Amino acid sequence: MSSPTSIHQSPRHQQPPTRSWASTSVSDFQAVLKSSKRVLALCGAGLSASSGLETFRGAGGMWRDYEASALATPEAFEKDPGLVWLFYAYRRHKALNAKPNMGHYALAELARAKGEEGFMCLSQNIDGLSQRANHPPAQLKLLHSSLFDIKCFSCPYIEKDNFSDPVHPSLLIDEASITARLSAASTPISLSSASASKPPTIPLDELPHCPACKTGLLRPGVVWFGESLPKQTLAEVNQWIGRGLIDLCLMIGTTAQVYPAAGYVQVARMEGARIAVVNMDSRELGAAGGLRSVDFLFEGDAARVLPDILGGVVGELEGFVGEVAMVNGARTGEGEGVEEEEEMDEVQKYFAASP
Ligand code: BJW
Ligand code: ZN
Repeated sequence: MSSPTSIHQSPRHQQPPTRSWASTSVSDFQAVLKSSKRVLALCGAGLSASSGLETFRGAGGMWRDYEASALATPEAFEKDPGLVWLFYAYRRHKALNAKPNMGHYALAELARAKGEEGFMCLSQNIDGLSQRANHPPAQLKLLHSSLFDIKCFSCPYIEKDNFSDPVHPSLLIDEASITARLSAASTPISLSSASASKPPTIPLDELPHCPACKTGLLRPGVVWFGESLPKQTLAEVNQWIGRGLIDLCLMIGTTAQVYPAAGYVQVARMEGARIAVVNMDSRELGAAGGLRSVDFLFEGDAARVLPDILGGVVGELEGFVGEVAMVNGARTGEGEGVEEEEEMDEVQKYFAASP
């Protein structure tokens, strides 16, 4: 039995583009995957990139002048809650209108193929796409919670699985009005440079308030910098890690620079696990550090690479369309026929069964 190692360690910085010793052989990887009894995956925003969602550090468009990490803090919310809400309302809207890609489906299939003791997926993503790809809930731990949880900034009130779009009338996502609001509020490179004298982006009384305490502002239920990750989730992850050695650790579409999430790759490596990195950019090794000859590096789009490399274990994924849709009218631009209603029934069951 292994014991969970402390994961609060200094993050390594991105590696220079030196030669990697890691293998790029799909067949060798598949042999290792097949023989691995316990596989851990750490997923990041790159997994959802080909579903059309911007990565955390790659936000462009109307958010190009803002540093995402400066908006993802309680201090930013205190300073200008309307600006932070617009950022998250925009991302809710985008996520609700996106679809899971073959990478999400491949991981969900791997979870079913390996079983609960054989595979655990730690996701830093808040977009709900793995859930909609029907990833077994017990094998999916949401380290940074969900865009669809709403909680109170002042009291313990929390509402889970709120898929309303807009989440509040003042947060209607229409690009023209957001752009106008952003330019009226400020044009900061980061929120910290915004002048204290600027008016709030949205007046406080127009923002959603807590139905429990009546006075607190509601906020997105995601985990911001400086906040603790969900205790129960961490406990479940540590229990799984503590039940045996990890043979293989997949690091998928993440810079692996945010802790404690990135620390799990180091824990797995210290326990002797091989590392397999899947990333568009082969320099993004983050917590994986320098890869060894026993490790693997697959450069490319996770949506394309994952079905290829997991194929030997999960089988053919072509034609797989079993999306679990969101509730509350989240799906748009598609027919409203019987199939859609059946899909909605599935989703009600899915989310009713989720913890
Ligand atoms: C593709 C692709 C394609 C593109 N296919 N690939 C130890 C040391 C130092 C600091 C700390 C420490 N422990 C804790 C800290 C402080 C802090 C931290 O880690 N800071 C670092 C910046 C150093 N951590 C915390 O504050 C955490 N809390 C905590 O530990 O509490 C206790 C504590 C507090 C303070 C001090 C000590 C202890 C909380 C962290 C919560 C982070 N939450 C965020 C925001 C969530 C809401 C939101 O999304 O807005 O989570 S930050 C942000 O980063 C988000 C992401 O989940 C996370 C990871 O980002 P990710 O997924 O890697 O995305 P990107 O954009 O960075 O990378 C995308 C990758 O995909 C790239 O590599 C591309 O190349 C690739 N890619 N397209 C494959 N198609
Ligand atoms: Zn409250």
